Amino acid sequence: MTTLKYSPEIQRAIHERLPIVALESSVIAQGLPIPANRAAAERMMRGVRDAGAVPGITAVVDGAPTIGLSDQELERFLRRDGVRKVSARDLPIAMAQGADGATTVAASLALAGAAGIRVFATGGIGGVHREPAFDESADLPELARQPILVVCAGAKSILDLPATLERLETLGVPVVGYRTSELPGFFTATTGLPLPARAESAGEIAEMFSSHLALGRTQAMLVCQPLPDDVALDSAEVDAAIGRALESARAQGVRGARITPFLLGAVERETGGRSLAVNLALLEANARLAGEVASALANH
Ligand code: PSU
Ligand code: MN
Repeated sequence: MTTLKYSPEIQRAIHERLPIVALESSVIAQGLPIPANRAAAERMMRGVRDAGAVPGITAVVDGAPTIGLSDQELERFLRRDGVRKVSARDLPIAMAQGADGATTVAASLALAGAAGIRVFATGGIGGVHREPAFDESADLPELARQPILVVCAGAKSILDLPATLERLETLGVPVVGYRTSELPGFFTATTGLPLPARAESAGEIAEMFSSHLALGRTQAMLVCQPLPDDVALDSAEVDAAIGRALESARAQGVRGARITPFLLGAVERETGGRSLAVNLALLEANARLAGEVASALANH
Protein backbone atom coordinates (compact mmCIF):
# COMPACT_ATOMS: atom_id res chain seq x y z
CA MET A 1 0.00 0.00 0.00
CA THR A 2 1.10 3.52 -0.65
CA THR A 3 2.72 4.72 2.53
CA LEU A 4 0.24 6.32 4.86
CA LYS A 5 0.78 9.94 5.80
CA TYR A 6 0.88 10.61 9.55
CA SER A 7 0.68 13.90 11.40
CA PRO A 8 3.81 14.56 13.50
CA GLU A 9 1.78 13.79 16.64
CA ILE A 10 0.59 10.40 15.34
CA GLN A 11 4.09 9.63 14.06
CA ARG A 12 5.46 10.20 17.55
CA ALA A 13 2.64 8.22 19.19
CA ILE A 14 3.35 5.22 16.94
CA HIS A 15 7.05 5.49 17.67
CA GLU A 16 6.55 5.75 21.43
CA ARG A 17 3.74 3.16 21.47
CA LEU A 18 1.27 5.58 23.00
CA PRO A 19 -2.42 4.66 22.87
CA ILE A 20 -4.03 5.96 19.65
CA VAL A 21 -7.70 6.26 18.71
CA ALA A 22 -8.59 6.63 15.03
CA LEU A 23 -11.62 8.81 14.20
CA GLU A 24 -13.65 9.06 11.00
CA SER A 25 -14.06 12.23 8.92
CA SER A 26 -17.31 11.55 7.00
CA VAL A 27 -19.34 12.53 10.05
CA ILE A 28 -17.52 15.90 9.94
CA ALA A 29 -17.71 16.54 6.19
CA GLN A 30 -21.07 14.92 5.35
CA GLY A 31 -22.91 13.70 8.44
CA LEU A 32 -23.22 16.92 10.41
CA PRO A 33 -24.01 20.48 9.29
CA ILE A 34 -21.66 23.46 9.59
CA PRO A 35 -20.88 24.73 12.28
CA ALA A 36 -21.83 21.72 14.46
CA ASN A 37 -19.21 19.68 12.58
CA ARG A 38 -16.46 21.79 14.17
CA ALA A 39 -17.84 21.13 17.65
CA ALA A 40 -17.98 17.42 16.78
CA ALA A 41 -14.32 17.31 15.69
CA GLU A 42 -13.18 19.25 18.76
CA ARG A 43 -15.26 17.22 21.21
CA MET A 44 -14.17 13.86 19.75
CA MET A 45 -10.50 14.84 19.97
CA ARG A 46 -10.93 16.22 23.48
CA GLY A 47 -12.69 13.02 24.58
CA VAL A 48 -9.78 10.88 23.37
CA ARG A 49 -7.18 13.18 24.97
CA ASP A 50 -9.05 13.33 28.30
CA ALA A 51 -8.66 9.56 28.45
CA GLY A 52 -4.89 9.80 27.93
CA ALA A 53 -4.82 8.70 24.28
CA VAL A 54 -3.89 10.43 21.00
CA PRO A 55 -6.68 11.12 18.46
CA GLY A 56 -6.05 10.65 14.74
CA ILE A 57 -8.72 11.73 12.26
CA THR A 58 -8.48 9.65 9.10
CA ALA A 59 -9.03 11.07 5.61
CA VAL A 60 -7.65 11.15 2.08
CA VAL A 61 -5.87 14.52 1.78
CA ASP A 62 -4.86 15.62 -1.72
CA GLY A 63 -4.80 11.93 -2.60
CA ALA A 64 -2.73 10.92 0.44
CA PRO A 65 -4.29 8.36 2.83
CA THR A 66 -3.77 10.19 6.10
CA ILE A 67 -4.01 9.60 9.84
CA GLY A 68 -3.99 12.78 11.91
CA LEU A 69 -4.94 16.04 10.19
CA SER A 70 -3.04 19.31 10.52
CA ASP A 71 -5.08 22.36 11.58
CA GLN A 72 -5.21 23.62 7.99
CA GLU A 73 -6.29 20.23 6.67
CA LEU A 74 -9.02 19.97 9.30
CA GLU A 75 -10.28 23.44 8.29
CA ARG A 76 -10.62 22.25 4.69
CA PHE A 77 -12.65 19.25 5.75
CA LEU A 78 -14.82 21.41 8.00
CA ARG A 79 -15.50 23.79 5.05
CA ARG A 80 -16.07 20.63 2.99
CA ASP A 81 -15.46 22.38 -0.40
CA GLY A 82 -14.84 19.63 -2.92
CA VAL A 83 -14.56 16.98 -0.19
CA ARG A 84 -16.14 13.73 -1.34
CA LYS A 85 -17.53 10.90 0.77
CA VAL A 86 -15.12 7.96 0.59
CA SER A 87 -16.02 4.42 1.61
CA ALA A 88 -13.47 1.59 1.58
CA ARG A 89 -13.78 0.81 -2.13
CA ASP A 90 -13.40 4.48 -3.06
CA LEU A 91 -9.98 4.86 -1.37
CA PRO A 92 -7.76 3.93 -4.34
CA ILE A 93 -9.78 6.12 -6.68
CA ALA A 94 -9.59 9.18 -4.42
CA MET A 95 -5.83 8.54 -4.09
CA ALA A 96 -5.18 8.21 -7.82
CA GLN A 97 -7.25 11.32 -8.51
CA GLY A 98 -5.47 13.38 -5.85
CA ALA A 99 -8.82 14.12 -4.23
CA ASP A 100 -9.88 15.21 -0.74
CA GLY A 101 -11.99 12.41 0.69
CA ALA A 102 -13.82 12.18 4.01
CA THR A 103 -13.69 8.60 5.19
CA THR A 104 -16.72 6.62 6.38
CA VAL A 105 -16.36 4.01 9.12
CA ALA A 106 -15.46 1.42 6.45
CA ALA A 107 -12.72 3.55 4.86
CA SER A 108 -11.43 4.71 8.25
CA LEU A 109 -11.13 1.12 9.44
CA ALA A 110 -9.24 0.22 6.27
CA LEU A 111 -6.72 3.04 6.91
CA ALA A 112 -6.45 2.38 10.65
CA GLY A 113 -5.92 -1.32 9.93
CA ALA A 114 -3.16 -0.55 7.45
CA ALA A 115 -1.49 1.60 10.12
CA GLY A 116 -1.84 -1.09 12.80
CA ILE A 117 -4.06 1.14 14.95
CA ARG A 118 -6.29 -1.01 17.14
CA VAL A 119 -8.99 1.33 18.47
CA PHE A 120 -11.55 3.45 16.65
CA ALA A 121 -14.54 5.58 17.69
CA THR A 122 -17.55 6.84 15.77
CA GLY A 123 -21.15 7.90 16.34
CA GLY A 124 -23.15 5.17 14.70
CA ILE A 125 -21.99 2.52 12.28
CA GLY A 126 -23.72 1.98 8.95
CA GLY A 127 -25.75 -1.19 8.51
CA VAL A 128 -28.63 -2.77 6.65
CA HIS A 129 -31.00 -0.10 5.33
CA ARG A 130 -34.75 -0.51 5.63
CA GLU A 131 -35.10 0.51 2.01
CA PRO A 132 -34.22 0.31 -0.77
CA ALA A 133 -33.76 -3.46 -0.52
CA PHE A 134 -30.14 -4.66 -0.67
CA ASP A 135 -28.63 -1.35 0.42
CA GLU A 136 -26.17 -2.49 3.03
CA SER A 137 -23.35 -0.26 4.28
CA ALA A 138 -19.80 -1.28 3.41
CA ASP A 139 -19.14 -0.65 7.12
CA LEU A 140 -20.37 -4.20 7.81
CA PRO A 141 -17.99 -6.20 5.59
CA GLU A 142 -15.12 -3.92 6.63
CA LEU A 143 -15.91 -4.65 10.29
CA ALA A 144 -15.45 -8.29 9.30
CA ARG A 145 -12.02 -7.50 7.86
CA GLN A 146 -10.24 -5.32 10.42
CA PRO A 147 -9.26 -6.51 13.92
CA ILE A 148 -10.10 -3.16 15.52
CA LEU A 149 -12.05 -2.28 18.64
CA VAL A 150 -14.89 -0.02 17.46
CA VAL A 151 -16.85 2.10 19.94
CA CYS A 152 -20.23 3.36 18.71
CA ALA A 153 -23.72 4.23 19.96
CA GLY A 154 -25.22 1.37 17.96
CA ALA A 155 -26.18 1.53 14.33
CA LYS A 156 -27.96 4.64 13.13
CA SER A 157 -31.66 4.36 13.92
CA ILE A 158 -32.55 5.08 10.29
CA LEU A 159 -31.50 1.46 9.64
CA ASP A 160 -33.07 -1.98 9.99
CA LEU A 161 -31.53 -2.77 13.39
CA PRO A 162 -32.54 -6.45 13.78
CA ALA A 163 -31.18 -7.19 10.29
CA THR A 164 -27.96 -5.29 11.10
CA LEU A 165 -27.44 -7.34 14.28
CA GLU A 166 -28.01 -10.58 12.33
CA ARG A 167 -25.43 -9.56 9.74
CA LEU A 168 -22.90 -8.78 12.48
CA GLU A 169 -23.47 -12.26 13.88
CA THR A 170 -22.97 -13.86 10.48
CA LEU A 171 -19.79 -11.85 9.97
CA GLY A 172 -18.40 -13.03 13.31
CA VAL A 173 -18.20 -9.57 14.85
CA PRO A 174 -18.66 -9.68 18.64
CA VAL A 175 -21.11 -7.02 19.86
CA VAL A 176 -20.65 -5.88 23.45
CA GLY A 177 -22.99 -3.52 25.33
CA TYR A 178 -21.16 -1.05 27.56
CA ARG A 179 -23.17 -1.03 30.80
CA THR A 180 -26.23 -2.19 28.84
CA SER A 181 -27.76 -5.49 27.74
CA GLU A 182 -29.61 -3.94 24.83
CA LEU A 183 -28.54 -2.46 21.53
CA PRO A 184 -28.63 1.32 21.98
CA GLY A 185 -30.66 3.17 19.34
CA PHE A 186 -28.17 5.95 18.58
CA PHE A 187 -30.57 8.84 19.33
CA THR A 188 -32.33 6.67 21.93
CA ALA A 189 -30.79 4.71 24.81
CA THR A 190 -32.57 1.42 24.12
CA THR A 191 -34.14 -0.55 21.26
CA GLY A 192 -35.42 -3.66 23.01
CA LEU A 193 -32.93 -5.76 21.01
CA PRO A 194 -30.84 -7.93 23.36
CA LEU A 195 -27.05 -8.03 22.94
CA PRO A 196 -25.00 -11.21 23.37
CA ALA A 197 -22.45 -9.65 25.76
CA ARG A 198 -22.03 -6.85 28.27
CA ALA A 199 -19.06 -5.11 29.91
CA GLU A 200 -18.95 -2.74 32.88
CA SER A 201 -15.56 -1.09 32.42
CA ALA A 202 -12.92 -0.12 29.87
CA GLY A 203 -10.61 -2.68 31.51
CA GLU A 204 -13.13 -5.44 30.94
CA ILE A 205 -13.50 -4.44 27.28
CA ALA A 206 -9.70 -4.42 26.89
CA GLU A 207 -9.62 -7.92 28.37
CA MET A 208 -12.23 -9.18 25.90
CA PHE A 209 -10.47 -7.56 22.97
CA SER A 210 -7.09 -8.97 24.02
CA SER A 211 -8.60 -12.47 24.00
CA HIS A 212 -10.08 -11.77 20.57
CA LEU A 213 -6.64 -10.74 19.25
CA ALA A 214 -4.87 -13.59 21.04
CA LEU A 215 -7.08 -16.02 19.12
CA GLY A 216 -5.99 -14.40 15.87
CA ARG A 217 -9.53 -13.31 15.09
CA THR A 218 -9.59 -11.05 12.06
CA GLN A 219 -12.81 -9.14 12.72
CA ALA A 220 -13.57 -5.98 14.61
CA MET A 221 -15.15 -6.08 18.07
CA LEU A 222 -18.06 -3.67 18.37
CA VAL A 223 -18.73 -1.90 21.66
CA CYS A 224 -22.10 -0.14 21.91
CA GLN A 225 -22.49 2.66 24.43
CA PRO A 226 -25.95 4.13 25.14
CA LEU A 227 -26.49 7.77 25.89
CA PRO A 228 -27.57 8.69 29.40
CA ASP A 229 -31.39 8.79 29.67
CA ASP A 230 -31.53 12.54 30.23
CA VAL A 231 -29.74 13.25 26.93
CA ALA A 232 -31.39 10.59 24.76
CA LEU A 233 -34.47 11.38 22.66
CA ASP A 234 -37.87 9.75 23.02
CA SER A 235 -38.26 6.59 20.85
CA ALA A 236 -41.74 7.43 19.55
CA GLU A 237 -40.61 10.88 18.46
CA VAL A 238 -37.52 9.48 16.71
CA ASP A 239 -39.53 6.73 14.99
CA ALA A 240 -42.01 9.26 13.64
CA ALA A 241 -39.20 11.54 12.44
CA ILE A 242 -37.48 8.64 10.68
CA GLY A 243 -40.75 7.59 9.04
CA ARG A 244 -41.16 11.05 7.55
CA ALA A 245 -37.47 11.20 6.55
CA LEU A 246 -37.77 7.88 4.69
CA GLU A 247 -40.87 9.17 2.92
CA SER A 248 -39.09 12.26 1.60
CA ALA A 249 -36.09 10.14 0.54
CA ARG A 250 -38.50 7.97 -1.46
CA ALA A 251 -40.31 10.97 -2.94
CA GLN A 252 -37.04 12.62 -3.99
CA GLY A 253 -35.47 9.41 -5.27
CA VAL A 254 -32.41 9.68 -2.99
CA ARG A 255 -30.23 6.56 -3.21
CA GLY A 256 -26.72 5.18 -2.78
CA ALA A 257 -24.08 7.08 -0.84
CA ARG A 258 -26.36 10.13 -0.48
CA ILE A 259 -29.03 8.33 1.51
CA THR A 260 -27.28 8.29 4.92
CA PRO A 261 -26.44 12.05 5.02
CA PHE A 262 -29.92 12.81 3.62
CA LEU A 263 -31.76 10.83 6.31
CA LEU A 264 -29.60 12.24 9.13
CA GLY A 265 -30.31 15.78 7.89
CA ALA A 266 -34.05 15.10 7.61
CA VAL A 267 -34.21 13.65 11.17
CA GLU A 268 -32.40 16.74 12.45
CA ARG A 269 -35.01 19.05 10.88
CA GLU A 270 -37.85 16.83 12.11
CA THR A 271 -36.60 16.96 15.72
CA GLY A 272 -36.00 20.71 15.62
CA GLY A 273 -32.26 20.22 15.82
CA ARG A 274 -32.38 18.22 19.04
CA SER A 275 -30.94 15.14 17.31
CA LEU A 276 -27.88 17.28 16.62
CA ALA A 277 -27.13 17.90 20.30
CA VAL A 278 -27.54 14.18 20.93
CA ASN A 279 -25.21 13.32 18.05
CA LEU A 280 -22.45 15.59 19.43
CA ALA A 281 -22.82 14.20 22.95
CA LEU A 282 -22.53 10.58 21.82
CA LEU A 283 -19.55 11.28 19.55
CA GLU A 284 -17.67 12.74 22.51
CA ALA A 285 -18.71 9.97 24.91
CA ASN A 286 -17.66 7.27 22.43
CA ALA A 287 -14.30 8.95 21.78
CA ARG A 288 -13.67 9.09 25.54
CA LEU A 289 -14.52 5.41 26.09
CA ALA A 290 -12.35 4.45 23.10
CA GLY A 291 -9.50 6.46 24.65
CA GLU A 292 -9.97 4.62 27.94
CA VAL A 293 -9.89 1.23 26.21
CA ALA A 294 -6.81 2.22 24.17
CA SER A 295 -5.07 3.29 27.38
CA ALA A 296 -6.08 0.04 29.13
CA LEU A 297 -4.75 -1.99 26.16
CA ALA A 298 -1.46 -0.10 26.28
CA ASN A 299 -1.02 -1.15 29.94
CA HIS A 300 -1.89 -4.76 29.23
N1 PSU B 1 -22.97 8.36 11.92
C1 PSU B 1 -23.33 9.65 12.03
N2 PSU B 1 -23.15 10.45 10.96
C2 PSU B 1 -22.58 10.00 9.81
C3 PSU B 1 -22.19 8.64 9.70
C4 PSU B 1 -22.41 7.88 10.78
O1 PSU B 1 -23.83 10.08 13.07
O2 PSU B 1 -22.41 10.79 8.90
C5 PSU B 1 -21.50 8.16 8.43
C6 PSU B 1 -20.37 7.24 8.86
O3 PSU B 1 -19.20 7.70 8.25
C7 PSU B 1 -20.79 5.89 8.33
C8 PSU B 1 -21.51 6.29 7.08
O4 PSU B 1 -19.69 5.05 8.08
O5 PSU B 1 -22.30 7.39 7.55
C9 PSU B 1 -22.33 5.17 6.49
O6 PSU B 1 -22.72 5.51 5.20
P1 PSU B 1 -23.26 4.39 4.19
O7 PSU B 1 -24.59 3.98 4.77
O8 PSU B 1 -23.40 5.10 2.86
O9 PSU B 1 -22.25 3.30 4.17
MN1 MN C 1 -25.32 2.31 0.89
